Amino acid sequence: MPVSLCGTWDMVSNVNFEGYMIALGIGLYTRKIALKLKHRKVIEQVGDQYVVKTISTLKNYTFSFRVNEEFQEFTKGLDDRHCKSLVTWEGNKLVCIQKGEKKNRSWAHWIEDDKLHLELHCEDQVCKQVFKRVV
Ligand code: VL7
Repeated sequence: MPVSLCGTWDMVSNVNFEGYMIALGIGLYTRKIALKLKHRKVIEQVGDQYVVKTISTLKNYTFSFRVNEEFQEFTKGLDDRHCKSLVTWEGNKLVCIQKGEKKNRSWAHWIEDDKLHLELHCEDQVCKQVFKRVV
């Protein structure tokens, strides 16, 4: 059983978020503001249902899913796209494949050295985010 991702996490680093946002077609003005944000990630689990909240002073994004069950994702307030998303465990990584207009779109969460790691992929871009636990 992989270690739980649940809890409240604050961003400590965010590498190539700019490249990821460009790949998603986010405009220059929004990118400039978004680049300065520190995201908070709140991950909750009730039964086999997960709720993942990404919180910032500009925008919040919440979605929920069951592992191994494809769902319709609408990235409301972000790039506003529809995806067919599927979250699975790959070893200790919680991986989401987001099928839609954008090629190679996915994310993966895992814990390493007591930190929450997030890798965001879109087209040829990879953004790497690390979060520390809020105590
Ligand atoms: C989502 C990516 C950028 C618009 C605001 C930026 C701050 C904060 O997808 C993400 O995490 C996954 C896994 O935890 C859950 O979907 C991170 C970052 C935003 C798209 C679009 C820039 C505007 C937004 C909510």
